[in-house]
Amino acid sequence: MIYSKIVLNKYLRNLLKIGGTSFFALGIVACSQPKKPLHLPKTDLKEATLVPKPLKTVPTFSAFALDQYTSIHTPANGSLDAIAQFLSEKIKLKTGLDIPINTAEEGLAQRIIYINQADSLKTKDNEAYQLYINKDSIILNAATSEAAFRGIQTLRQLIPEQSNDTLNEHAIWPVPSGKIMDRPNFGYRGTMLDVARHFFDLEEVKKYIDALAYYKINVLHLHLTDDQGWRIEIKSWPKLTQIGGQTEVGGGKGGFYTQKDYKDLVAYAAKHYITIIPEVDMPGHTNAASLSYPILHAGGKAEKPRIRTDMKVGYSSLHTKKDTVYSFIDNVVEEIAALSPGPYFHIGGDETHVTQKKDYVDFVERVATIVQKHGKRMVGWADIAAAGIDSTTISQFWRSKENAITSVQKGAKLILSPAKKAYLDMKYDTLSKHGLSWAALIPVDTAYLWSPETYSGVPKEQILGIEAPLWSETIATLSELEYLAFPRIIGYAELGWSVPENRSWEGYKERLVGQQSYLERMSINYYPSPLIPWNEKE
Ligand code: TNX
Repeated sequence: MIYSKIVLNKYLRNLLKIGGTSFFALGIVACSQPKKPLHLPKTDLKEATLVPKPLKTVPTFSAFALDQYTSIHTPANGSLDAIAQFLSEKIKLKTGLDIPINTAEEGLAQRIIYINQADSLKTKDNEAYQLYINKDSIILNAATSEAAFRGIQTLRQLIPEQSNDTLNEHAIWPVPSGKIMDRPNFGYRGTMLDVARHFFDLEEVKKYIDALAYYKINVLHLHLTDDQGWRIEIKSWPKLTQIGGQTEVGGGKGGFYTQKDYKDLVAYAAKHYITIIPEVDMPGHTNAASLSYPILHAGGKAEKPRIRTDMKVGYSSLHTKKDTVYSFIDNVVEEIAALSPGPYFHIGGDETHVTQKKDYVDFVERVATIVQKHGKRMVGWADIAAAGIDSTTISQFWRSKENAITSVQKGAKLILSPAKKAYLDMKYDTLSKHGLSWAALIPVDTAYLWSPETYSGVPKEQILGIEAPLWSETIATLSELEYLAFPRIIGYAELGWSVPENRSWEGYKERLVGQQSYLERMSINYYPSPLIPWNEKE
């Protein structure tokens, strides 16, 4: 066994801090130590099946040999150690290699992955990173831990599934060499999961989060309440989960998150640089709340609360004139806001067919002040355009372009979730085993082939980003959830991250095939769309 001693003195560490130029210096030090040369395959970084596609890629046609002599190095202040740990765990999972962290000084490593704090990148974007992949070093420059985390996902995708055991005496995983300069097209790249129509437990949501993070999605909006179920413990109104949490579509047993569970989920998401946005849908979609506490019920045209396991929408409403209702909302927002480090609280606001327009407007405006009081920015489905909303508000386009445009004219920012393009609960085609079709059939190409930059007619500066919602009326298990989400969500991740010049259906299709081994290794169910030239399953 040959070890090369790498001397990383203070001078070099300082050089590393300035980013891109430093790897030359490292190369000199590493190469000055004699060692048996490795045989490296020719590669082409441009051919890598990365999703989302990075902003800029420059191949150098050699490789970094990831192997048992590789180590990860992080800055001395420890700020990126958690990221290094994450990378090491994921490498272990994929290759079986145990990659130590910060052992370079002990001279045990021949090749080093430097995760490097490069403040100079910060001005461009919070998530911008650079990857320099050389024969003996990989340098990841990032100004923030968030950016480093995004860069790590790119690196994970570049590690081949299989080692190359024939070129050398020991197994190496050749990572194609070159440089990648990357940053997102939109700061908000989200998906929504409806845990109200069918409940999904912590383990299921965590598995989903793992895959979302792999594709650089950074927001998970949870639709926590609806007519069929209330899914989050509210200590001041315990019947919401004692009664409202026990049902779901189709008659199953439902379920809910205790506040402890929810905190755990928020922390797990945060570790993956994903913000959870809680949604409590109101004044409509509130049958489960009114069933738990009949005092909240609107009466009038709204249907009398009863256990609902059907898929009808638009028949329920909170009372919009009772102070008790606003105390209730105040308590709910306060308790959930306290569990939510993210900046947003989603109030729903959609499909209020049994609420008078004037009452709806008053309601949304009153709830807006409650949300602000608890330190959050209000998000609502774009129906809230009917109300007086201000520039702190975020409006989510789902059906009506007119509502989207009106919201923006009133100063709100926009999230794009057009049902005809971005609804993960729409069937792929007439053969789909799950899903609805009220908005459209959305095959994998339709899901990808639209431009968030131009689709709504709203200028890009007013658009936070895109979000693909997954309503759960027709899915009861994780495998069914995955069937609707994958592979379409991978395309939405690319629409959110990659610039239009880098997107093409032909190229994407090939890169999607490259994701198949990941999906299979992670036991993620996906729809084997006939539009994609999948590899045959092994
Ligand atoms: C419309 S989209 C809804 C949901 C349903 C979904 C089913 C929106 C704001 N409301 O209540 O679950 O369609 O696709």
